[in-house]
Amino acid sequence: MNKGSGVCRRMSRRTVLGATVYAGAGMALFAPVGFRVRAKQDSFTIAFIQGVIGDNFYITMDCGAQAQAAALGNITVDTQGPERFDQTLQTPILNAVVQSGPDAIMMAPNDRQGMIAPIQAAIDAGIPVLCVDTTIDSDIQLGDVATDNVEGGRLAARGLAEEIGGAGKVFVVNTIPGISTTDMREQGFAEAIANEFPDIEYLGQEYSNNDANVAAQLTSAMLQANPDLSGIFGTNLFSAQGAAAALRQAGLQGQVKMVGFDAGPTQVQDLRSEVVDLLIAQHPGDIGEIAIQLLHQFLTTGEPLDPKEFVTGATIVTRDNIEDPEVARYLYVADCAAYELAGAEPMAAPEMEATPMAEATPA
Ligand code: T6T
Repeated sequence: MNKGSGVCRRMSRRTVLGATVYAGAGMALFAPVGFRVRAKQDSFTIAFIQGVIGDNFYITMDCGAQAQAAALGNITVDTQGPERFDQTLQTPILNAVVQSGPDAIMMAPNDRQGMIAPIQAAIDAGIPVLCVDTTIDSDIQLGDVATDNVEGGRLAARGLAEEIGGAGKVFVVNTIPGISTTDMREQGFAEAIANEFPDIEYLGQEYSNNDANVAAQLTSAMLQANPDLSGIFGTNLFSAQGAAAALRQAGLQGQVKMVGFDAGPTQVQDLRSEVVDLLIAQHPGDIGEIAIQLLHQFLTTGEPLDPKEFVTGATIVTRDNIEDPEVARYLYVADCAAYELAGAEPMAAPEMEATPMAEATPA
């Protein structure tokens, strides 16, 4: 999934929702080696550790998780996260969560290498960990639920190429090296430009430390150094917000084309006001819903996930389609007041029956 396939197979809803609570003896038969064998439980606590707090993407994911937990009726989701995307801040949060002994953890690891050992420690303590959104360079986790980020990067490249008429100079505002998702988006973007657009010159990427102010500063510098720049790709919400702010400040909106990953409220405003030309909205609510379904399945059956990797879709948002309810439903929220359970279903990578990215084609 995260490794690049844009196609996947649809699992039957019954597969994940039809689980029943097992008696203790049954659990002993099914529990994978290393996980605590639970006595029959009527209810479960799942800790959700976000990549960073205050990010509309993770807020929307939490809404999906909470709505799914409420629908299942016997799950409590406790959500928290670090103030910055930083493994040194996320690790103590994970350690404290492990001490509190939840039944399972769903988390967006801040670093693909640096979070392996802390996650291993949680697993060693008998707590299953499901990765959501970001992942680690390992297969110790129970599974992964995420957007196909390499394919998302390719979509961004194709969208930007179309905006600039297939020729010109482009550059990427990225976040922090080691965040799996944004690494993969840049990888997909660079691949597509190299393979499909011979008249586009890719000037490379710069890192914003996931800070919109830094993204704005480095974009301003890039615009000054390259007055003939044609297009920019911001690989996530904060990178895209900052790059858009720099474009607006330089009065270059419309002249320099811009594609942003994610669909936070400020990004949507930038799209409407013609500073940004195209957004790639992930489906974080679906990620949250599916994560809770999968953990519920695991906790009630003890059976390891098979397959382990699940993809969710992405939707291309433009000024032309943003009023379409099928597009607007994927814009990120600031709180869960209006969130309604979407009924998202797990779709496993890599076998193929459906193409979530193809479904993302603009209306
Ligand atoms: O783009 C999302 C998420 O997918 C990525 O891993 C980190 O940044 C966001 O949370 C947006 O800010």
